[in-house]
Amino acid sequence: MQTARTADYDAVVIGAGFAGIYMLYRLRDTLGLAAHVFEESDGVGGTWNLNRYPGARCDSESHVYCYSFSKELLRDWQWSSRYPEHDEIRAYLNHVTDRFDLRRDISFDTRVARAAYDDASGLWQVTTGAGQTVTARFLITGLGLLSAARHIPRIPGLEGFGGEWHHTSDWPREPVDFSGKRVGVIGTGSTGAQVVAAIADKCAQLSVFQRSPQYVLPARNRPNTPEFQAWLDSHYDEVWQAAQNSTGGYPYHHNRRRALEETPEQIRQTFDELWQVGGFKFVWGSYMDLIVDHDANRLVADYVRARMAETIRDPEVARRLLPTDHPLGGRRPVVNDGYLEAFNRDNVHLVDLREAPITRFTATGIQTTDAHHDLDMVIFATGFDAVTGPFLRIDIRGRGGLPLRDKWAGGPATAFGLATSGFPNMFMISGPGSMFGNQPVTIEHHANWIADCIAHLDAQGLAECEVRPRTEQDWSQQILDWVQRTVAAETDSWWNGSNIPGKKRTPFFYTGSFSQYKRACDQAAEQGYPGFDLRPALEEVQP
Ligand code: NA7
Repeated sequence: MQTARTADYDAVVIGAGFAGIYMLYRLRDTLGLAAHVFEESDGVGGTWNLNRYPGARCDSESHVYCYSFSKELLRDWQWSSRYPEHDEIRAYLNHVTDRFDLRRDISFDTRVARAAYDDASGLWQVTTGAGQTVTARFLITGLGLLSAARHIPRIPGLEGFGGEWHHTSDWPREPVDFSGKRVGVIGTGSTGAQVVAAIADKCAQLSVFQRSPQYVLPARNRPNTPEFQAWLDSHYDEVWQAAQNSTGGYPYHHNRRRALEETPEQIRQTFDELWQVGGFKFVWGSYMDLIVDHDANRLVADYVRARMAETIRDPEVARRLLPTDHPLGGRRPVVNDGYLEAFNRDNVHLVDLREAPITRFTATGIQTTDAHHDLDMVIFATGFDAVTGPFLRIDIRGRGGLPLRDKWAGGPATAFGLATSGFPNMFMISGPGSMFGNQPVTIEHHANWIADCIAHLDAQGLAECEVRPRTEQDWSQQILDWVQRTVAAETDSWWNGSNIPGKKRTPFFYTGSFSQYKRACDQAAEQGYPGFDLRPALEEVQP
């Protein structure tokens, strides 16, 4: 029987996105462990290796949508624009991979099909889709929230549709030709909005199938100038410190004022200024009460609707595009340039599915209850079986062969989104129950916590770390308590699984601030992991 000493690896990491790349660096280059990454796709990037649709770009600002662990790395990479496109993010992640010589410890095109904890040896047995099994002391998931578990709604007749169709996160590598084509985009979340803005002027006709209107904030993308770069170079420490101590991993804070305590003129001035700045700062760098008080939220929602309406020429189209069924921030607002403007073009049509839902695909297009829409191509921008979906695509089994699917049947339970009971020595980066925000920043924190925990075990001569059920019950309760304090509690969103028919609705993220989240995790580490069972190696406790 293999033991910790004879295991193939100290750690196996699943996924080579932002999470897996940094985890490998931490384990191998700072702890000196034997670590290996299995990546299902053909390169690094995770989400960014899959989401190659036209217009795909991040909506966090580039100078903080990156790693902070190496100042040299920060200095030797310059982003071209405020919100770079997917290919530039992929180039960055390839640069990091090569700069730290990480590629040699990553197996690409290698799907992990099964990962099972072996009670006898205390090791994880990780089996690839090709049937190869390796053993490791630790299993660490860096699966991404939104990447591979794509959602394609079950609409009758799709198999008989004679045109081309794609899901945005499974975009072809060869160029897709839109010229002269009648294209339909289903879905108007962040992804759908990016696609529409990018292809509106490339196709003959564009029909946008909208089920729920979204709040759309201006991104105000622009090239990063030498002046900006010079400012950034001289303010790195402040920028990163602000991100670390922030609400959501972005380098800004609420303004410490309450909208409900200000005059309409003050509020207007604040919103006007933030609207000019663009991006998420409009919500998360604004008044403290916008996301926790429905009355304050109405102020900001009214403002955004009014500004959106100014952009759209046809008042009837504007009426349909303005969201009235959920608070701003209840689901992730769209940050975009060009989406609303696209509806001012003669070749772009809004199809309001609330008035006339889709009934089926036909050979030549989409039938709604009131019309047939002739289409040559359909783009599904319909989102993801997010957060838990990527885990449940893998047959993960814990102590006693317990399937993770069964353990989480009533909703996922974790401590900090980092560990789940019954699955010793399995750690999750961005697992359910973790902090969601500017992902590279939160990912670095998760990976550091995991690496520190493993270093602690090794330093103490301990073999195993397993969170206690009570700890994860307490954390799950905290997550519920926090979300109840926000306007997001009632809104349907991938944040709580309600975007997937039949999926149990449960809040997936800690909605306190990033600094509070970090404090909770870091206190557990500083106090020697109370709430976790840390155990010696099996051979040491057996006679
Ligand atoms: P989202 O935000 O989950 O958006 C999916 C969109 O697809 C949304 O507009 C949905 O409408 C729509 N949808 C889903 N199923 C259907 C069906 N059956 N019919 C019509 N429309 C449908 O995914 P995105 O990819 O845009 O963004 C995910 C995250 O990626 C985003 O939040 C950023 O973090 C980056 P609904 O709103 O459910 O009525």
